[in-house]
Amino acid sequence: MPVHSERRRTRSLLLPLVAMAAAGLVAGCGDDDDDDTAAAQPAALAIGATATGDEKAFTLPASVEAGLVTLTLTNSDSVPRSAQIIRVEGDQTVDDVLEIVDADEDVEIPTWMQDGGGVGAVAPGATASATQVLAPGKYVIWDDEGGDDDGPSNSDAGAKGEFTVTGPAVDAELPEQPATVTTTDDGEDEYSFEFSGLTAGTNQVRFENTGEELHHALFFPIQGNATIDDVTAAFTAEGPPQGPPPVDFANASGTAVIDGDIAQNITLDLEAGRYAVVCFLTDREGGEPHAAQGMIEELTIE
Ligand SMILES: [Cu+2]
Repeated sequence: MPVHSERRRTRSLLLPLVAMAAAGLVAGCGDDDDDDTAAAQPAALAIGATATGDEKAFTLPASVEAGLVTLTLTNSDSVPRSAQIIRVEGDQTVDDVLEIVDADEDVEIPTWMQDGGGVGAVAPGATASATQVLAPGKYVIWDDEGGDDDGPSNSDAGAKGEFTVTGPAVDAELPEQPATVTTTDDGEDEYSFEFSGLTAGTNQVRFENTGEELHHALFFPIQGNATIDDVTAAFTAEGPPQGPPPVDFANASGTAVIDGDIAQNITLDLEAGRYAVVCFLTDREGGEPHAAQGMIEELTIE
């Protein structure tokens, strides 16, 4: 029962956005024609990932106009950095969001956290982009890398912030891409990925969530002759791990977290070989990570 009520609530929050987007289109017709031309070109949101000593930070503008936006993350740090974004529907701060993100799996993900997106992990000195349609509102941004071993996560070290997307809402189309990664949880809790067009090298990918829960897609190279069952056993084991998991954490890559009905165009660098693709999110109402509910799939890249 909670599942159904929770899903209906999430759905109903998205519906007003559709109405707002339609209203934005109608309003656009009354303006001069230049607006239509401008809408085809994504707005730029330049994000810098910086570090001074032990302190980490983001540089970014205070606001960007709603519609198609390309977020470009330039990493001038000496460790991998990412830029996860979430739209908040109340007065919540980035610290309120981080409290939820860092909570254990019994804690609900509140419905004031919406949409998601941003740029997944970027290597030191590198730059990566994500293009998506941003609805107007208040957004928080944080870096969810680091914090695994000895030392704070990058967000605890200061890599967090907020920005505003100014209205009105724009009903923009994401350009088609040669490759797709799709997440879903439709049907009888069928948590799964679908892939098309991924090859060795730099892939231009449309990453889309057609489910109703939050998802991401992390690509872990599988070590040696390990099977996907070995990987599943390691990632879903109760208690402390028995030896190192049979994947190459250092060469993992992946996406940001996005909500149902959200899509973004990203690049994914993949080498030839076998991967375990995994989602570690829980449902909004909490519970087991999606990895334990079937969201670990083997993918061979050629
Ligand atoms: Cu998931």
